[in-house]
Amino acid sequence: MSKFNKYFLMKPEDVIEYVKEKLEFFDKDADLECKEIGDGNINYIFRVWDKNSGKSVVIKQAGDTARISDEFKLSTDRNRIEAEVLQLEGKLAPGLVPVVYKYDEIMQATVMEDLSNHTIMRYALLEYKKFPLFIDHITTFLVNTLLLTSDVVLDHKEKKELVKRYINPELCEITEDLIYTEPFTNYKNRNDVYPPNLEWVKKEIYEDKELRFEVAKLKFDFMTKAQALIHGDLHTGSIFVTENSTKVIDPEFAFYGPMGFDVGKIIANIIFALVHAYITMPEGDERVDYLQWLQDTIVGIVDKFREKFIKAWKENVKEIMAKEEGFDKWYLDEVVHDAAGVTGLSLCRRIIGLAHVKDITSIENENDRLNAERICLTAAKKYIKKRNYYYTGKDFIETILESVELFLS
Ligand code: SR1
Ligand code: MG
Repeated sequence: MSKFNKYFLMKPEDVIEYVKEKLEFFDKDADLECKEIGDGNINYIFRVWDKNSGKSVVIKQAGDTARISDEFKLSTDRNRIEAEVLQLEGKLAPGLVPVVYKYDEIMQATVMEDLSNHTIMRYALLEYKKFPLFIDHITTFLVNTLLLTSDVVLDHKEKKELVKRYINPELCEITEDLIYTEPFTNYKNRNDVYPPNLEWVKKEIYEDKELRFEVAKLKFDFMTKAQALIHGDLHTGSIFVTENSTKVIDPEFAFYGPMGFDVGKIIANIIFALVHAYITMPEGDERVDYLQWLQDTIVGIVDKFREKFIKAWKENVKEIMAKEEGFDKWYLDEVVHDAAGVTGLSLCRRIIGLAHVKDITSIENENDRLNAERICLTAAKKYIKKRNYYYTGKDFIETILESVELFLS
């Protein structure tokens, strides 16, 4: 009997056996090697390659707790959600996600395209690399995966079936806690605030009642606004890049939620790269050029998203009432307001909450790190409280530049 007929968490040597028994991908004479390469918070990622042919795959396996902490008990069904959503996204946004070769519901493992010739975008941005096609790629991904899974386009019964199929309670709970609650209340006492910034965070965040009230509204939007099948964790660690290629990975947090969640999360993560570059790059032409590229990227994501969204709406809209004059613009404005709110929330959670980002934690000098954190958090408060005043890329960039000016001039 196969040892893979019952779920267990694999080690690299098991993965080699698994591939030989379960996968028709490698040649018969393949000389396989395997290494666990995961550096995320939740799963185990194995790369398997054949030393003879050079062919390779990646296998992602879900454990029943998160890697970052046993406190998070998680259904391994998230692996099914990820495999299925990757395949759906591959149809809606061809070329912008890895190819899925196999999903195994017993082992809760997905075998997919190896993207080792790409780099995780967060790390590339920390090395001040530019990606000229990124705006175009990511806005196509956003518009196609969001609009084309919404009630604007899909038959409503078909959409409701998808809502059922991708109900994702445990992963949503992580987001509800880590993004929408803990950074503003510390109610589970597991926030991880940089100690020299603790008093500032208490006064400016925990004690800001208006902020907490607005976050409460956003939390209920997240839990109830089943607009589209969102990726659910679209940060720069969930994106692989080369100069010519963008691949969005990791949609295990996918569920039917507000479209602005994906848009806001990606904007916040480019803001982290921008603030990192402001603080760490030495004066000179290279700094000026790179800061400009990052600013243009933030502006471009919002403005191209708007342009492509309206175009795709006109081409795909099926719902009769959504064809009312002006409804497309009203709907899009709401999405952009939601995105502004989520930009603020995402900036807060990575500085105050449990899971941080290297863009900020790699800043060694205490004063520099304090400035970086306060730039992000000051802008975050405005994105959240004034979210209904954000429409264009210019609106988004002005807020973060005001905050940079406040702390770095
Ligand atoms: C317990 S998981 C912490 C975070 O890692 C993922 O990337 C998600 O952003 C989640 O909130
Ligand atoms: Mg992830």
